[in-house]
Amino acid sequence: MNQPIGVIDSGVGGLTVAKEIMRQLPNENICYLGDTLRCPYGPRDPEQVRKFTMDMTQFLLTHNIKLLVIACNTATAAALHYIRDNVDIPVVGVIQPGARAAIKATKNSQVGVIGTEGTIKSDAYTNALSLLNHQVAVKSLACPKFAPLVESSEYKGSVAKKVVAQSLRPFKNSGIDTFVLGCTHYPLLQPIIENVLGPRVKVINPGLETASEVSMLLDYFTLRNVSDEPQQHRFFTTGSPKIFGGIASDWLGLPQMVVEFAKIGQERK
Ligand code: I24
Ligand code: DGL
Repeated sequence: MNQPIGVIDSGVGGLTVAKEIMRQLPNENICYLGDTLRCPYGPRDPEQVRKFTMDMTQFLLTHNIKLLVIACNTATAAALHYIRDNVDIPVVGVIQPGARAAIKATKNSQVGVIGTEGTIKSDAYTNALSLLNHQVAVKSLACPKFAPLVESSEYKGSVAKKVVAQSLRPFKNSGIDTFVLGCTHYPLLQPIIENVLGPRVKVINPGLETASEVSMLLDYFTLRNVSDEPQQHRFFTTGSPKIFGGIASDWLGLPQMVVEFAKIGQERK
């Protein structure tokens, strides 16, 4: 099946998930769409996120995808079930895989979760974790400063260390032994977060387990690409292809990336 795997996100953050899919599934083609024009999704109403996510899904369906990955945590929280109910292909979100990895890692059933306001307000992680382990205690916190921090390119410096240390203070001595990065941007802060939380807390990037879930589904639905053609990814953005291309080629280590403009949604802003 040399049809591409679709990956959607509110912007460029989902490239952290796309990169892991490319690494774990080197024979697969990816068709990525980032809604950078309407990013961020984190502060938006779930109804609006649901509509935007459906707009993105419909766009990628016209590109003949065989499976859809909702790489955005906020979109997964608001729209996974809605999208699943309305399309005919397998749909994977990042929250269930992230929860599964956390339950696998925890020894004391005390788990911390951070994400955007939308993700945390939805309780999607807490619900997913509780379904897997009725005894789990979840401490979750919105970190609205973190995505802008990554986007400011200061995510490695002393400002980032200060912001992270301050925001994660509620987790100090909280007893958690596992911590979920419930937002596409947070893996870029992982070294700083690990430093702040200390060596006894295992930090989980849901993107890794999501890529594994995609791999399992490709087998289950016999969708794996067996053709010998070289990888041919496509990247679409609703915003500036030039800005998207700069960040994406840097992050993915792909020189000379072609990024295409996508017009989605009907209404004018
Ligand atoms: N990282 C992210 N978003 C940005 C950024 C960044 N600018 C610098 N870096 N901008 O997300 C978002 C807003 N833009 C998006 C494009 O359209 C216009 C608005 C995290 C990226 C995760 C893969 C820092 C930066 C970079 C390259 C790689 C990684 C990175 F420039 F964090
Ligand atoms: N992609 C979003 C997420 O994982 C973060 C950026 C946004 O707020 O849109 O929740």
